[in-house]
Amino acid sequence: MPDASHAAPRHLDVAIVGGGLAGLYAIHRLRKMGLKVRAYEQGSGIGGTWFWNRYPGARCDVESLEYSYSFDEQLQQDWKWPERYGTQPEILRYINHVADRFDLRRDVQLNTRIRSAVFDDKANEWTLTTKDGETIKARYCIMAAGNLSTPRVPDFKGIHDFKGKWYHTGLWPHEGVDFTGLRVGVIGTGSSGVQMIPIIAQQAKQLTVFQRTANFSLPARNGPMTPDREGPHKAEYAQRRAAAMETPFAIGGHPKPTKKTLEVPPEERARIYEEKWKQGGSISYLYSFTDLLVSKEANDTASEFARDKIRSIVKDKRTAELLAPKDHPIGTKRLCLDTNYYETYNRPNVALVDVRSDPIKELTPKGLRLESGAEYEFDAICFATGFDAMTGALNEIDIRTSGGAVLRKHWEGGPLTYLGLMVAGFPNMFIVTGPGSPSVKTQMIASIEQHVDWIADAIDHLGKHQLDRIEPTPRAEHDWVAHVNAVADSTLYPLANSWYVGANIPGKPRVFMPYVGGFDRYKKRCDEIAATGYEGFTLSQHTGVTA
Ligand code: N01
Repeated sequence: MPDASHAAPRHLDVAIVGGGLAGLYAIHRLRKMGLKVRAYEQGSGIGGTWFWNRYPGARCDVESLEYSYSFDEQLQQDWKWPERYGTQPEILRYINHVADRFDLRRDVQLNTRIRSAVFDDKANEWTLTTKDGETIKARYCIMAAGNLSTPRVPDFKGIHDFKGKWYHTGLWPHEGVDFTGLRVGVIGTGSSGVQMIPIIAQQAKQLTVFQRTANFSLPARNGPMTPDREGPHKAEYAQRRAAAMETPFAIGGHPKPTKKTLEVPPEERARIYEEKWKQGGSISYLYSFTDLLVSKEANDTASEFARDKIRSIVKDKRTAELLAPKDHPIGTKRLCLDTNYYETYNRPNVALVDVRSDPIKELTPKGLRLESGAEYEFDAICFATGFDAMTGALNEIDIRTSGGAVLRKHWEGGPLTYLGLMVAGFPNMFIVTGPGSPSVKTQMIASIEQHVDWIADAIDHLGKHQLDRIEPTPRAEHDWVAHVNAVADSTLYPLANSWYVGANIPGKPRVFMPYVGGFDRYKKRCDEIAATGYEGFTLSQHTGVTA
């Protein structure tokens, strides 16, 4: 590999970190404004999440007709989704199609990990340095590095002694893994585990699932895309996209609930939950009543209905009770969507082990050992143990300024941002779907488009007014973080130990990271701020100014 460290730096208007859905749309949007842009992607291909997460059964839990770009009418009309929910290979095919269709690849540099990003206050410019020593200078920097892009394998003692093969869902081998006839252990029962367990169970000789916390999972009711689903949707795509913007999750097609849970008699409630269960999907279930995420008493009814469903599907009573979540209200951790997840535990080759009462102590050459001394032997172990969510990717980059600000330090007690878009003290650095924005609580592509559009408009505004620097005031950042917390505290979300609060990473500060006030409310606020001259931001002119 050539040594890039001595080459002259590349000069850009905007450097983008990440070549996933956000980075690609940023290239498209900013290039149309005549800006010189380039995205840096550590993978050997584009696609971000959908490039890395190739585990068996990986599929989106938002319907394909919604989970797709909206920026080009012809694109959304032309693309044909074969199923109600897109599989990972299908979504990756779509992303590659978009890159070719809009000629985006020429501005993506693959196999390039950004190691540091330093803002020079005098030059009013960011310098990014890659792992191979290449330097890039840019007026603006957009962090599009993803919310769930830093896979986390627990540091179990003995992990390197295990003689079999081990995998993490977020770093799955491209060639796939054939588990036929093998003894397999899966650790983790979040969305990834819940999707892969039913598929691995069909191949493996024996599958043992290690569950620390039971998660609620609802049936996806996936199936082929039917003309009666696709036709009407495409006939009014633009209106449907606009309607989705007016909802808290940026997902349309679900009538907003009008009644509180306890206003409705128990039999009627049960009928509504049953209907939603049959319909499939998480939004539909959470939209049963207005107060499911704010009233514990209300939520208890929805949680108990789901627990009873698990009890009715899983034949072994002890296993059913272990699978029925009791430590958090339904919807306060990311709801899983599945196909035959609970049914899988009725197979003779599948066993569930509770590692809450008897934690995993260590990996051994042959498998793993629990605290009690119980041992399990495996040919392969799959870690479905999640990610250092929301802050992991940015904290891996050494982000600092010539004035001495260091992002890791600024975020020591939890992430601080204004609107999840910018950080006080770090001028001209934008984050796409950062902590403090609705991001993971929404249809992600809608949030990505909303953020990139807002950023592009801000850069355009600066240019039109002969300005070249934007940064939030510390006050605006402080008030926004307080607002994000106050909104979260008015809901049931903080009752769960989830990656939303960093609970899955030992030592991570416990702060509620996503904004749960709703996409609709958030977008309105972002639009108002832009329309009123970027309230809460300081806009200024720096380049060429000498002190
Ligand atoms: O990760 P997770 P994920 N010993 O953090 C367990 C998105 N996504 O990859 O809860 C034993 O949810 C951990 O247990 P606990 C989606 O937003 C979307 O599944 O910490 N167990 C938990 O069960 C999702 O929420 C899609 O007690 C250990 C599991 O590992 C997010 O990505 C598909 C452990 C981790 O669950 C992350 O999902 C997939 C230990 N030491 C993912 N450490 C779709 O669109 C951790 N665990 C469908």
